Amino acid sequence: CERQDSRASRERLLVVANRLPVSAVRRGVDSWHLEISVGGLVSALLGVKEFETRWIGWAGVNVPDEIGQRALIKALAEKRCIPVFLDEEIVHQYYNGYCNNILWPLFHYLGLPQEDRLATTRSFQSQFDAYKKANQMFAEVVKEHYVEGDVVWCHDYHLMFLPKCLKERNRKMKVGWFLHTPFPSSEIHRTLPSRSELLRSVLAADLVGFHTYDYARHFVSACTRILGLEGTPEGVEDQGRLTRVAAFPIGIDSDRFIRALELPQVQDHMKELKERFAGRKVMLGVDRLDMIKGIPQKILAFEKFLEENPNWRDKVVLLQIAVPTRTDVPEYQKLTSQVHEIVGRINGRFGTLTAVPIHHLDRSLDFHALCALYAVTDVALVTSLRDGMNLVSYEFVACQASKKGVLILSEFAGAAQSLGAGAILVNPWNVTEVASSIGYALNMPADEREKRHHHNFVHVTTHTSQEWAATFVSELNDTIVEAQLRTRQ
Ligand code: ADQ
Repeated sequence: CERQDSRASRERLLVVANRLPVSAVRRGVDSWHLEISVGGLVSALLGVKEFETRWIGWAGVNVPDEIGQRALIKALAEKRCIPVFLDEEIVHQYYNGYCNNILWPLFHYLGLPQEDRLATTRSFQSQFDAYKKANQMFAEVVKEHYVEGDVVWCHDYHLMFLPKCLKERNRKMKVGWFLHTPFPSSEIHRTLPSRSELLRSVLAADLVGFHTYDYARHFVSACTRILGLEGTPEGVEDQGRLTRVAAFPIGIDSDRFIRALELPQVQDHMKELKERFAGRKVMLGVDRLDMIKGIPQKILAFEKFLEENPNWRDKVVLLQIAVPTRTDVPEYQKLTSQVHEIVGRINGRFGTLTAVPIHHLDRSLDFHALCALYAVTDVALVTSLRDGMNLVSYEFVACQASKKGVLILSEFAGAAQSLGAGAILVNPWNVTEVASSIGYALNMPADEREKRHHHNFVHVTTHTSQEWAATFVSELNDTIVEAQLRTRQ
């Protein structure tokens, strides 16, 4: 009953994430152009319509002058977004440094880049200080815009220090924190010099959420082993105070994809693609260009498949759409050149004067083009080395109601736990296994494809992003009511 009441009055939700769902591009002294950002967090949260939502985050740009700041605040207000202004030095140390160079690889079991190991060790403390400072700046903006009763939902590894900062400012604030990446085994987390401080800060939240039960379990064991706290089936207990820890698997706004397929511009685009690739099976990869996505491994597996199956060489094409991200980080620049080199080599090896086996695009596609691509695809390939969930696999399934294509999915993506029964699961490090799965998928009989697709389609259309957010927020409210009852007893 209480849940229904809070939903009916459209509860105010402050979503706090490092990046706003839009990036700002300066057009003049006081004029700004806003572009939608690409990424899983944005895709999922834009589907959440049930709450009166305000976004708080960085707009991806340094704005040193007051005129520019005022104009940007105004432009963003129309999108219900509130900016946090971070200067270049903080961005360098907090975002490029601590977040992207330390936490991101560590949480994905990739370790630190070899040649950067010593340099990172030296600059660790200054980067962690900048991380804490940035989190304090986020907390100040939240405090300024917070209205009593708001739910404050902090997102991701960039803001692990935020729950503590918020509770220090207002003990009564309802604070939830959700991690979009995996949380690694406690053996990995223990190597982090700031391991205890980060865990304690997260534990200041009322509710802590992960995509899968495994990640939640890893977090609880990190708290028991590193902090010596007690893990219970509900979460982590510290001197009588419980922080609830649970799994909340994310989803997508599946209706948006299904409806888009009926639009004339999407239908036209599908027709063009079908004509362009007539007589060939279409395989698809859509990823942010990131080392966790296993793009080189995917392309090498495709090469092995072509090597071993000469009869398929002119009958299949791999479309790899990889939007560049974090382009100022050297490791990402190296990955881009590596992918280009492998694609060039394979196209040189197996291409003909009229056709190449791999089309690789380094850019993002608009929503309609993406839906059309998903719909005409025969086999989607997701080969993440680690991935919190992976929404591309969900989006592909949502667009396959008529074609019933096959999903090849890495067992190291969180999505393997929800779509595992319908997909072909692979170890992306095993190129031979992925190559033979490609053959299996391309030759799969229609009745097996239908059965597998049905399983996944039911899951994707019933576990949506709306459901995910509603469940998280109502669990947060319940947790707070229970805590109040406990303290009264
Ligand atoms: P990401 O690592 O960004 O998300 P993912 O979940 O696959 O990964 O989401 C990517 C989103 O960006 C999808 O909505 C996709 O459509 C879009 N996208 C990717 N490449 C694109 C391109 N070239 N053109 C257009 N759109 C593109 C992080 C975690 C994931 C977790 C999500 C949500 O790393 O594991 O699933 O957050 O929690």
